[in-house]
Amino acid sequence: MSRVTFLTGRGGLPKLEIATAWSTAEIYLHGAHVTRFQETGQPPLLFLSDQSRFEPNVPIRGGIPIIFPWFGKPADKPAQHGFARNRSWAVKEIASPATGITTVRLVLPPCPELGDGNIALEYAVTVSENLSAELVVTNTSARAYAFETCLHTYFTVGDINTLEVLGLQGVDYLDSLDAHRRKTEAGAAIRFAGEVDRTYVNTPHRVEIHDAALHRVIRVEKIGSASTVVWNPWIAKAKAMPDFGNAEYQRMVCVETGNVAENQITLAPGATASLTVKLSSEPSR
Ligand code: TA6
Repeated sequence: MSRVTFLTGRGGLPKLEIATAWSTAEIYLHGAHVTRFQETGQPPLLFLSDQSRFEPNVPIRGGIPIIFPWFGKPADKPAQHGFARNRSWAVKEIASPATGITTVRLVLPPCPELGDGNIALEYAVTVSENLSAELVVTNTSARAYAFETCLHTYFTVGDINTLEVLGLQGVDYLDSLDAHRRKTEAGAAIRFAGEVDRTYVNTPHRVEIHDAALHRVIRVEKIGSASTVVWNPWIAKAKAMPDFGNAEYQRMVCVETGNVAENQITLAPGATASLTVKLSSEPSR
């Protein structure tokens, strides 16, 4: 059977701890932020910075930040990556049937920026031997609503220098390190020898993270997502982030699942959009 416990977490922020027959997980109500997922006997799947802050109005560094309703820092927006990750969400339902597979549903309370409920967000996190997360956006207003969204997942890796990300060969991407110029991924594997910050567009593909140091393959499968972002800050940006250790770039990679840039969503009145990511891992030889 599974167990869900409400606790006071770091910085005094409320969190849920979930223990199943296969794994443990942790979700902070702040940002509905999954900060930990670990399969029994395996290294943690998600990376969480030792320097992360746990304060209202400040994003947690690591885990799965929910980026909504914009990605990046548009000139007319007050902050990077929207506001959903900085708000306190509410638990709507905890389902833990006899199977032991546990689902926690959270909702973003109505706020003026979203028409006091005209745009509603519900987030379902399902914990088993795998981890899945689904973000559902519903438009009950009388006007279309355009937004970007991304589940900005940080993964624990053994050594970024020997890591490979597969599944994006031939896909176009916008290179954030080169004025967002459009390029095409030539290689079968993305390797890291410096900062990488690429938004791959129009791609429904599954991505695999091959970690030779930890002898595992992480699978990132997705539904309702046309964009995949791959990011490692490397040395200079790691040093520039106060909530990230200078050497932590060596043991993390972001493979993010969403709909950003040209893949932004325009939701018609009465419509709903669902974005799902399914994370799993298995030992590699
Ligand atoms: O997803 C990549 C990215 O947009 C990078 O450019 C970097 O800014 C990263 O997100 C982290 O952003 P944050 O606002 O969480 O520091």
